[in-house]
Amino acid sequence: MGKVPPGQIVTKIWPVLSATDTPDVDTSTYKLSITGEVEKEVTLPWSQLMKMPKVKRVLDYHCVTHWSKLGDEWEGILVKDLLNLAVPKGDFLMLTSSYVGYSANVPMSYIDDNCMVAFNWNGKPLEPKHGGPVRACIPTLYFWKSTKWLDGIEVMKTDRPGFWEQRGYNMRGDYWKEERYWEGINFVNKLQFWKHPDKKDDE
Ligand SMILES: Nc1nc2c(c(=O)[nH]1)N[C@H]1C(S)=C(S)[C@@H](COP(=O)(O)O)O[C@H]1N2
Ligand SMILES: [Mo]
Repeated sequence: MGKVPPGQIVTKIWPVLSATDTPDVDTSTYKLSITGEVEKEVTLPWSQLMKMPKVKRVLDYHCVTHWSKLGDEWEGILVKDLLNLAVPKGDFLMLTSSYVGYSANVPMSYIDDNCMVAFNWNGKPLEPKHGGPVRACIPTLYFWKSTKWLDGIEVMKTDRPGFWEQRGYNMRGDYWKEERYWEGINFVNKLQFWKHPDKKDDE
């Protein structure tokens, strides 16, 4: 387990942060597509995705709303391995869920050997509310970059804002640098409404 980034508070429970309802993702029709600035576009149905090499990693992750979770085991397929199938030609990714219209942009330079397309969490299949059956897990950046119900990886030559990035969140989101929101915007008012996720409503 690593250090806790500035402005973060460790939680034991795992909060759910969803901008939408939880969609029904049916693995019998599911496809992950890798598109955009690539040598060849790739589409992987669930069965093929599951044949890819799998990795397990113990990871810490940090939400921009100030909670951090430490030391959970994630299992999935490395984003790097998936990108290698398509041969990327750009420096940015857009991680999308067509199920809910969510997206998040991620610089390629933040894709390391912990970044994965995940389907298991602490030894169990990811719950639908946490992005199951399959989500991105990009622990190098604030966790809004980790698109739940992921079915698209688009490689981009030029950076573009995703869902939250169009609504005030930082284009990069490096938690060591506290890149939370748009530069110059002070969201300190938000803290008024912030509550520790382990506390009940009346505490
Ligand atoms: N599709 C989708 N992915 C998403 C979100 C979302 O609203 N929709 N929220 C993001 C945010 S802000 C965070 S902190 C994490 C939260 O994951 P969790 O709900 O499993 O804790 O998912 C990210 N991925
Ligand atoms: Mo978040």
